[in-house]
Amino acid sequence: MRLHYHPLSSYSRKVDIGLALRGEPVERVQLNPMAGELGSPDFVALSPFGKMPVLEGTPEGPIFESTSILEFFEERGPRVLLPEGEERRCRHFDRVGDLYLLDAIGAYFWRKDAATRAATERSLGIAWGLWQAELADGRPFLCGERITLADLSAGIAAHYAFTEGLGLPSAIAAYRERFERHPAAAASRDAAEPFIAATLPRRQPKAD
Ligand SMILES: N[C@@H](CCC(=O)N[C@@H](CS)C(=O)NCC(=O)O)C(=O)O
Repeated sequence: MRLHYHPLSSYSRKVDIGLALRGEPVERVQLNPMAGELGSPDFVALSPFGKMPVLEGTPEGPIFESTSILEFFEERGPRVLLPEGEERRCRHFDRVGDLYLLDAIGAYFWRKDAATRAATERSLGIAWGLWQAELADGRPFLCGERITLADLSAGIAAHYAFTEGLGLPSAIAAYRERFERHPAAAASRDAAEPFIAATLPRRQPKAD
């Protein structure tokens, strides 16, 4: 099986870290979005909306959507990212993390204007409040001691919120540090960082 991905892409990073946490030996194929690869007929045959990541070579054919890819592996077992009894909560926070953290930061990452910043900050403020309420009892991660699906989008979002100067509540800054203490999360962060700097000239309009 091959994961088509890019180290800067937040949803690719979600799957990349999830696969590493599971110990899945999946080949990585790095895409080149700048060369138009996401729109190529070969890529769209794998991922109909032209989005990454996509997993190629499963018995079911290609699987797109980050959560669907991770659920494919969890269904085969063992259960690592969706612990027994915590499935609904994990899926809930995964969805909230995708919609209100990653998508909100993604918008501001590419469009640095005041209106986008305000909308992003509002979404992040509400979402981080939900995470803080969950973590208030001292749990390191949303489902306990280990990183699960519930933490992947949020851990990645906390990294990008920091790099984009969006600020983090102190409890979330500490959560980010715990997340990135895991070698898989640290490797993903380190692989993304050169691209964060490299894409600066393409972001609109330029930050003040
Ligand atoms: N809901 C999708 C989102 C995938 C997504 O938006 N991927 C972005 C990169 S992080 C992408 O491929 N963007 C390229 C484009 O929209 O042209 C998932 O969970 O996989």
